[in-house]
Amino acid sequence: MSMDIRTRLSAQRIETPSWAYGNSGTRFKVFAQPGVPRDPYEKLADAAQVHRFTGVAPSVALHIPWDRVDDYADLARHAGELGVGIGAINANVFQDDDYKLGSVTNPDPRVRAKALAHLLECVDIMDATGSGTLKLWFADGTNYPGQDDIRARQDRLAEALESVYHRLGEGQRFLLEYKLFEPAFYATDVPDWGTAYAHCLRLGPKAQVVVDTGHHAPGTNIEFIVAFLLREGKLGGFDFNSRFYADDDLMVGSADPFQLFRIMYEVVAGGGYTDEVAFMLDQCHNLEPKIPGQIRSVMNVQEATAKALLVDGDALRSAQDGGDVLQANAVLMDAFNTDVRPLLADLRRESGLDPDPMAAYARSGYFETISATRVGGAQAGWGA
Ligand code: LRH
Ligand code: MN
Repeated sequence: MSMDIRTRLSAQRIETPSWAYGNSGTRFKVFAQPGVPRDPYEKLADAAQVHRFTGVAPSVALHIPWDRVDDYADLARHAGELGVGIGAINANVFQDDDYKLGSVTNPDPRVRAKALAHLLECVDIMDATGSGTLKLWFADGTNYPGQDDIRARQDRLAEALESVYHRLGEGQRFLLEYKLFEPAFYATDVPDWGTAYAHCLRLGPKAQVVVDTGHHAPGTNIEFIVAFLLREGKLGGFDFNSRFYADDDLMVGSADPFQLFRIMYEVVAGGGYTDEVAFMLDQCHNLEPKIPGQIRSVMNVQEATAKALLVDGDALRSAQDGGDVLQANAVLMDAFNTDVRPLLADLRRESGLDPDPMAAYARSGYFETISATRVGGAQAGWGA
């Protein structure tokens, strides 16, 4: 295995979401788990465990107000002491009663101003934590034809995005996230990559698109979207998870490891395997233990990345240029069918880590400690 692949794999950076460590579920039930954090400080401590055992998860995305604290600089300092950093700041304009008919797209200018104020507050939090990325997902949409004017809502959205864009400071950017549906069930205001791309293109280089792998219609060729956005310099990052049906937020690669491989191959082939493209997880561990769920997810991304880096580019191009359909497909399948687990175990050993992060975490006794010590107080969740 070329030194280059080993070096590139060791340099991988995967960001874990603070909300994955809290309780989560569906509208039917949220099953609480023992040892769940009660505040952002404890969420960071759990995220630091994922980095401790994988070596490639050094930053944590925050979600506001789920991670609201009095002193964000102190939270960032605490993260530093734990060996991690604050990553993307996620705005939340989807849980306030005022946002029933929309946030930045709401017909009521008072509600739009309130939503914009929250987005700008999130940029203040970026300043305080040293975060360079604001992630914007809008639940905004309608449930019935005629409920509101589709075009007018786009005008309102564009106006808000422009205000946020001009507030961004040096080294800061925002990532606009699209989603086909839910919670809106007729028209979502940012439903697909094209809508997100068009808004970002109009604004400028500090506005890019984030691809949440659970936000597409069944059968969507996500790697095509990835290749296209990369070519346009508009792929800002990923919210990795997987799904069998809708936005299931299951562990990335668990439902369709071949799709994850195809996505990672387009990232590598399109020159997107750089720090410019944020690899973030956006998942909910409704049934499985949360920290091991994150460790397994990080390992799934590592394995898909290793396979993508193994693709023999020269052999592939010559087969493609020669119109050798079967050979071209075979080159890709050879990489996908390569067992990269020994390579990754070796890389972990080389960097002083246990080759088996899941077993090492289980042996650490961390879960037993937090289950015993985190008694009382309110367990963190989506607060919905
Ligand atoms: C919306 C979403 C978005 C987050 C939320 C936690 O479905 O993917 O990225 O704000 O999940
Ligand atoms: Mn997401």
